[in-house]
Amino acid sequence: MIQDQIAEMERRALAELQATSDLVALDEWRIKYLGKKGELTGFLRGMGGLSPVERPLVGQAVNTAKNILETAVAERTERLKSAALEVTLTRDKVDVTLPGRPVQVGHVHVITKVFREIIEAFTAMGFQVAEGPEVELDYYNFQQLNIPPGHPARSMHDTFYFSESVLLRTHTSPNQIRVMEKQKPPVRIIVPGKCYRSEATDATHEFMFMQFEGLAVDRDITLADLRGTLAAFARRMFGEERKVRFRCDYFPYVEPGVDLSIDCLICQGVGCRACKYSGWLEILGAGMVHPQVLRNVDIDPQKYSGFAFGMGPERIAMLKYSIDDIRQFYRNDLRFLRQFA
Ligand code: 2U9
Repeated sequence: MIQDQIAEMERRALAELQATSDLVALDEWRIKYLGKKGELTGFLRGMGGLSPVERPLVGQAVNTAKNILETAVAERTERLKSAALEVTLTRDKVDVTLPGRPVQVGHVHVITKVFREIIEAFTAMGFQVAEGPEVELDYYNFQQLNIPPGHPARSMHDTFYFSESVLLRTHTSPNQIRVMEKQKPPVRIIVPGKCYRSEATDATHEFMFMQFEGLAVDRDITLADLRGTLAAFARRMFGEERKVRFRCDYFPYVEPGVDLSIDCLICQGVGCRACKYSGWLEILGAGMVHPQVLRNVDIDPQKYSGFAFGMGPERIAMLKYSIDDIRQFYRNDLRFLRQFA
């Protein structure tokens, strides 16, 4: 009898329904049994050929089976959906009691940090920052600084040339000439910036390095002003207890030229590897501005005088933080950089 076939199909459908493990299988089951071409609908299609007595009986049996299967599949759908939800809730569970991930706060590069300390030291003494071009003219980078063609300092500077007269500046001194062309004394400027020298890189030399120069031109400026200003800078950067030593040195654009050393930060002057057993660490060069340089910018050396200085912020940073390789600054190794937050 057809009723038996319907009952058998119902049992089979319910058994298969219990075996479905996900919503995709459930959809396939729904199409197989309840779809337009499903088995249950198949019984309805066959009803046309039944006798008037059988037709209502089979119709009722089909409807009863349809209700049972629809109720069953609705339950199964809910159960599988809640199971799927349980899986995601467990898998994606957020333990709100865990400590928050600290936000990686950035910080300035150690050279920038030292730069700002140097600028602060000199602006506090009345100097102003003056920046200028890195692509310079031979005229400003050498000639106006008392370094004529053929002067040995030119080879010392190992220069990158673009042409006969255009180069990458080898120091920031040219910008001080540019300022003095426009501004008559008094002048008190500090000139930070990148400089370039074509030399092999090693633990203390990079082809691009930062430089920091300063200039004070006014009436009655003497070597004492140079010593007082630069000693104050050295103690502000390396501690008030620092000893300071000036010794003669040569630079073409100053006369006399000096270099400034502090007593070694590591051995306090006893002598160690850091200070090459001299007990002293050289931190900058300086001198009284050469009269020819003043004349080059139409400043009368009989009326005005000045002092100038130059230092390498990388060297200052290396001394201050005991860094032994200048190349560390530009390797972008976070393990190195993070030490100076
Ligand atoms: C003008 C006149 C004089 C700038 C000076 C130095 C001494 C000096 C070096 C130190 C380490 C450069 O970074 S470094 O390699 N510089 O020792 N620089 S006097 O003298 C000037 C500058 C401009 C018009």
